[in-house]
Amino acid sequence: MSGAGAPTLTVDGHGLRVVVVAASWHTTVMDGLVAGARRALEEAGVEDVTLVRVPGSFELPVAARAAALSGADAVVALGVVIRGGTPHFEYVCQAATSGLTDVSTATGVPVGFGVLTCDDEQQALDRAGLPGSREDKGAEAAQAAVATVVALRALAPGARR
Ligand code: DLZ
Repeated sequence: MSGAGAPTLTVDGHGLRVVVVAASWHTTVMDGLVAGARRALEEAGVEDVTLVRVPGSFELPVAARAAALSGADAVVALGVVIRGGTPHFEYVCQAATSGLTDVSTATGVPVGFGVLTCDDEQQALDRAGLPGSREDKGAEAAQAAVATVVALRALAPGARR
């Protein structure tokens, strides 16, 4: 999968409460993802941002669920999983992906998916929104979460169609 075809989202997040849940493995890449998400949320006008750190990407779903149930309008989930020599990679990726999907569909709170699943650290650095990176997946996940909140408003009871 490449970043080609990604939309340019113009999002208005004024008045929203957003929780960023972030894993802690691969510090440099994670710092880039968190900074990118914060930047995008600020650009969108989101003033209420809470950052919650968890140990690894496996722990993201339970934190995202708690954030959603706490009344957040949107959650941004950030992590980096790098392939090693064991099946652990698949298990952690699968748990994070399906777990975060379940949280968003079960709670109705949009979860931006900013979990990088990479073959090596260089691939992750290229997507981390750091100086020299080609992509900024933390920012993209934050924009997607806010844009989905706005999109879902059209479906709220009493919304004008
Ligand atoms: C155990 C593990 C490994 C091998 N690799 C990563 C990784 O690349 N990225 C990541 O976010 N977490 C990793 N973890 C930790 C698991 O996500 C989890 O925190 C532990 O299995 C403890 O539940």
